[in-house]
Amino acid sequence: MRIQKPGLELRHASAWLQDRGVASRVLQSELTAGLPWEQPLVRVYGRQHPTPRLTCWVADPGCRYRYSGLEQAITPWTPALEVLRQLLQAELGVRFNSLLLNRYRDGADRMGWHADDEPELDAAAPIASLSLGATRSLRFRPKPRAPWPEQPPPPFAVELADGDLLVMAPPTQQHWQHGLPARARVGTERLNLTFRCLRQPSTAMQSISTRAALGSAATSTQARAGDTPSLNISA
Ligand SMILES: O=C(O)CCC(=O)C(=O)O
Repeated sequence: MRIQKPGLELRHASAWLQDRGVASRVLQSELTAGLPWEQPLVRVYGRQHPTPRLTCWVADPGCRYRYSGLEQAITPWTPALEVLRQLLQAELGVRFNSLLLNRYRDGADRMGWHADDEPELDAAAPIASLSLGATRSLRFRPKPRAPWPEQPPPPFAVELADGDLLVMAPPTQQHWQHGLPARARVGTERLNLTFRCLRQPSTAMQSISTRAALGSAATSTQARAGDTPSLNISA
C-alpha cells in the first residue's frame, strides 16, 4: 500500500517476509539469540540515560555509528541478515551498507521522535524497515519548520505487524519525523530492522542524542552485491 502526503512517500507491504518464504518467528529467534545486543547510554540535556530498547549496528567495514560521544561497535552481516539485504536490494534496486536493529522487549520500550536525516545518510536513498514480532504503531508527524504551503498535514500512524516492510522514500526524512511510542498492553518482543545507505562509509557517524530521551537510535547505511547465503529461515 502506498501512503503519500505532502513531502512524504511510504510503501507498506504487509507480511512481506512471509510472502518471500521467510519464517519470521524462526528469524526473530535467531536474531534475538545470536546478535550482540547493547543498551547504550545516551546523553540528553546533559544527563545520561539508557536507551529504552536494545540496539545492534550491523554494517560493512568502515560504516561507523556514533552517538553522544559513543561509538556503537560494528557487527558483521550474519548469513540471515545478508539474505534479507539481498532480497531488499533486488526489490528496491538500492545498495544498503548498514542496518540498525532495534529490539523492543515489551510495550514499555520505545523510540522518540526523530528523522533519519543525518548528513552521513544518502538522502536520495530510501530506508527499508522490516518488523518482526509484536505489532506496534509507528507515528509520523510533519516537521514544524518544513515549508508547508498552508496548514501542516496532520499526524498519522502505521501499524507494523510481524513480517511487514515499510519503505520510507525521499523526501520523507526531510519533512517528517517518526517515533514509536510505548504501548502498555504489549507484553511481547518486537524487532525492527532499518536498512540504510551511508554516503561515506569510512567517515560516517551518527548522532542520536536528542532523539534519545524517549527512545532513539538510528542511522545510516548502504551495501554490495555478493553471494546470497542460504539459511534456515525458510518457511
Ligand atoms: O521501530 C521502528 O519501527 C522505528 C525504528 C526507527 O525509527 C529507526 O530506526 O530510526
